[in-house]
Amino acid sequence: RIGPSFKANHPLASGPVVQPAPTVDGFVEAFLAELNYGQGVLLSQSTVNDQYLALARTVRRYLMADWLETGARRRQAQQKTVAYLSAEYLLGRQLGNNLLATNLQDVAEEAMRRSGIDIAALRSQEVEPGLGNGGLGRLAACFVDSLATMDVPCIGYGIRYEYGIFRQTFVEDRQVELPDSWLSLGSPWEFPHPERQVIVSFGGHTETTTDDAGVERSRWIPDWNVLGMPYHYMVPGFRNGVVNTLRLWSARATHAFDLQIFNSGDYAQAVRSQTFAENISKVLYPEDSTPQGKELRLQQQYFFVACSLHDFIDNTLPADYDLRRLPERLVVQLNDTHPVIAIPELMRILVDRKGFDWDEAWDITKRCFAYTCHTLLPEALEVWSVDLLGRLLPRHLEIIYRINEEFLDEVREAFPGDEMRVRRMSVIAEHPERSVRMAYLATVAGAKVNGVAELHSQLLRDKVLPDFSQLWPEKFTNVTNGVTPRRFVLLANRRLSDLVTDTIGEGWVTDLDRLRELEPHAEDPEFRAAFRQVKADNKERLYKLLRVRDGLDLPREAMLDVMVKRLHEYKRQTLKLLHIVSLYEGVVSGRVAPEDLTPRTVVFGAKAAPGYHMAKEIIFLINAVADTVNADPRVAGRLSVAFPANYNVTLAEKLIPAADLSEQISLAGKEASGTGNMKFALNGALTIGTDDGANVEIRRLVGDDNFFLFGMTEPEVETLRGEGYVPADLYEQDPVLRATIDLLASGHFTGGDRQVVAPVVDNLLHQDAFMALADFPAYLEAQARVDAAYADPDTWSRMAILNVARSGFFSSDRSMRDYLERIWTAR
Ligand code: HBZ
Repeated sequence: RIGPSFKANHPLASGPVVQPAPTVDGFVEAFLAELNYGQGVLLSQSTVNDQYLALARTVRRYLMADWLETGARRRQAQQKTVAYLSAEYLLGRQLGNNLLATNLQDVAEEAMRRSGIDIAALRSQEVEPGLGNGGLGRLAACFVDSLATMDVPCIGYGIRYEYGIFRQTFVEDRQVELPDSWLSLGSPWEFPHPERQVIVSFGGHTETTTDDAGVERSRWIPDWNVLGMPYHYMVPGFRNGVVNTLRLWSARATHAFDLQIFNSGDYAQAVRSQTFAENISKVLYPEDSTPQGKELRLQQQYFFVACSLHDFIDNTLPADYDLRRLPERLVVQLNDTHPVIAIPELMRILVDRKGFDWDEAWDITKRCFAYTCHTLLPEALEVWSVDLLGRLLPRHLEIIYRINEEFLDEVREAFPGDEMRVRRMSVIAEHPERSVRMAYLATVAGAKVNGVAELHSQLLRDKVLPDFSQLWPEKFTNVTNGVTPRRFVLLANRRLSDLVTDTIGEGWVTDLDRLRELEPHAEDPEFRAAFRQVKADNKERLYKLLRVRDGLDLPREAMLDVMVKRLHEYKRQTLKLLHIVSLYEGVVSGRVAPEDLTPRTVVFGAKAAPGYHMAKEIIFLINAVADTVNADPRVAGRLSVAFPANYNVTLAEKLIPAADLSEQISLAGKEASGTGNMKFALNGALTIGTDDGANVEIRRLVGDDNFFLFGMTEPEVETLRGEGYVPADLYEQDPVLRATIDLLASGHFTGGDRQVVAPVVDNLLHQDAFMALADFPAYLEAQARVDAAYADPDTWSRMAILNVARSGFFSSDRSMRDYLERIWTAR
C-alpha cells in the first residue's frame, strides 16, 4: 500500500513539477487559485484567515519542486542521514521564514497589494507552532534550518502535539494558562500521510522461546497498540534548492478500538478508548527541565521513537538494505534523554524482529547513537521507575537490564574490586526507588556524548558523568550551540541586515564569520549613527506592537533592558527584580535624584511551568513591581517595567532586535549554554552576564571591554556553598540590599499586603539556593558600568557593533559543522 502505484517509466512519472512563475503576476494567479480552488471562496468573500491560508499554500507551491527533488536525490545518493530525535521543535511562524527562503518577500507583498490585501495582517494571522518549551526545542528548530541550508541529509523526528506550549495570560498579575489550539484555524504547512501510519505497541509481557538454531529468544506480547500518523513539514534551506523534511507523529486509535464498538456494544466506552489512544500526542508537557515521571510522558517518548525508527528502517532504507551496515546510513542524534528509549528499541528491532544475535546488534546500535545533554541540574536528569517501565515496555526493560549487566562487567574489568564505582555507574539506580537513569543509558550506548557550551561540556565530564569520562574519555566532546541567522537576523532584523549588506555585501547570511568585516566600521561615526538609527527603528516597531498587543505605553528614549527566557530560579529573574527595586528605592527614599537615573525600560518575558509554585510567585511579584513603578510619578520617564504576557518565538523576533542590554545572569555553573544570549549579541545588544554557559565564549569573542561581566565563577560558587552560605547575613551587612528587600517585604508593591510577597522574600533570605544575594553587590556595580557606557552614545554603539562583528561563531551553521566533524562522521 505504501509503494508507488504508478509506472516509473511513464513519461509523467518523475515530473517536472509545475511551479508558478516567481513574478507578481504568477504569484497573484497562484494565490487566487488557492483561494478559489483550495479555500473555495471568492476574494470578495474571503476572510483574513482564508487569505492567510491561501497565501501560505501559494508559498508552499514554490517550495514543492525543490522538496520533491531533494527527496528523490536523497533516495538516489544513499548518503548517511542524520535522524534528529527531539521531543520538541519550537519552530516559530513559518510564513515569513519560507518567504525568505524562497526570496519571494517583495513579490508576495506586491501581489497582495495588487489583490487589495495588506500582507502584514496575513502574517499576524499565523499562530506559531509552539511545539517546545524553550531552549532545547528552539535549538532543534535552528539545527534543522542549518542542515537544510548546508544540504546535509536530515530527517527531524518529533511529536505533532495537538496543543503546544500553553498561552500565558495574567489575571490580577498571576499567570493563568490557556490551551494553545494552534491547529484550530487550519495548518497549511503540514502534509498528513495516513498511508505511512505505523503501529506502536505497549504493555503486556515477554515470553522466552527457543528459535530454530536452538538459541533462546525473548518475545514481546504487548496488550495494546496505537497508530502513529506522520505529518510532514518542509524545512527549506536558504535559497539553495534544498528542502529537508520534519516528520512529526500524531497518535490515532487502531482498528482494534473500532472493533470494540461492535464487540462490547458499549459505544461510549469504545470512544473513550479512542480518546485514550489519541491522548498520547494531545499536549506538550510544559515542564522545562523538571521531568515529572508521568506515564503519559513515557508513552509519548516511546511513541515517537518507535514510529521514527520504524519509519527510517522499514520505509526509508531500500527494502533489501543490509542492516549490518546501518551505521553507514544512519546516525541518530538524541536531543537530551527524552528519546533515549530508542536505544533498547533499536536493539529490539535488530534482535527480535531481524534475527541478529545480541553482540552484533549491540555493535551496530552503539555506532548509530550520539547523545546531547542540555543541563547540569540534577533534578533535570530523567529517571524512569523500573515498575512503570516494566509495565509499559517489558521487553525494553529486559534489554536495558542486559545492556547494564554487560556494561557493569566492563566496569569491573577496568576497575577490579571497585564495587562502589560499579554501583555508582549502574544504569539502574536502587534509591529512592529502583529506576533507569536515562542519561547513563545514553552514555553507555552513545558513540559520542556532548555538552552544549565549553563550560557545560567540561562540567558534564567532571561533575555529572565523571566515572564515565574516566572510563571513556574519547566519547566526550563539546559542540557549542548556535542560532540560525536566517530567522534571528535576516527575518527578525531587516533594518540591520540591510545595513550589513550595504556595508560588507551579500553572503554573510550563510557565512556568518564574514560579520568580522564590520569591525573597522565600528570606528566610523557615520556607520555608528546608521547603526543607532536601526536600533531606534526597531524600538519604535516594538513599542507600536506592545501598545496594540499589550496596551503598554513605553518611553521611546530609554535604554531597553531585556530579560527573556523561561522563569526558573537558577536563571535569577529575582536578581533583576532586586536591581529594579533598588533603583526605585533609591529615588523614593531620596538617596538618588531621579535625574541621576539613566532612563531605563526593563522588559521581562517568561513562562513558568504550571506546577512550579515559586516561579509563579516570582511572576506575580514582577507584575506587582511593574504596576507600582509604572504608576509612580517620582520615576516617570526614568524607570519603567513591562512584562508582556506569552513570550514566544514571534515576540522574540520583535524584542531582541530592539534591545540595548541583554540580561544573562544565571548562577555560574547552572545555565548549560543559553541561546538567547547569542541572538542578542548578534542583534547588537550588549550583555550583562555571569561567567556561565556560552556567556564565557561570547565574552571571549567580543572582548572583555564589550561585555559587562559580574558575579562569582563556578568554583567560587562551590567554595561559598562549601563554607555554608547564609543569605540573611548578607542582608544584615549590606544597607542597600537591606533597604531593597525591606521595601519589597513591606508590601509597598502589593497594596500593603506583606503576606503575598513572603514566599519570594523568605526564600531569598533563608534559602536563596541560587545565591542572588551573594551576587547582588557585583550586579549593581556592573549595572553602574552599563549606565556609564550608555551615557555616551558613541561608546555604546561602538561596543554594540563589535558584538555583532564578533559573534559570527554563534551561527548554528557552525554548530552543524562541528557536529559533522566531531560526532556524525567521527566514529
Ligand atoms: O537547552 C536548555 C538549557 O537550559 C539551555 O542552557 C540551553 O541553551 C538549551 C539548548 O541547549 N535546556 C532546556 O531547554 N531543557 C528543556 O527544555 C527540557 C525540557 C523538558 C525536560 C527537560 C528539559 O523534561
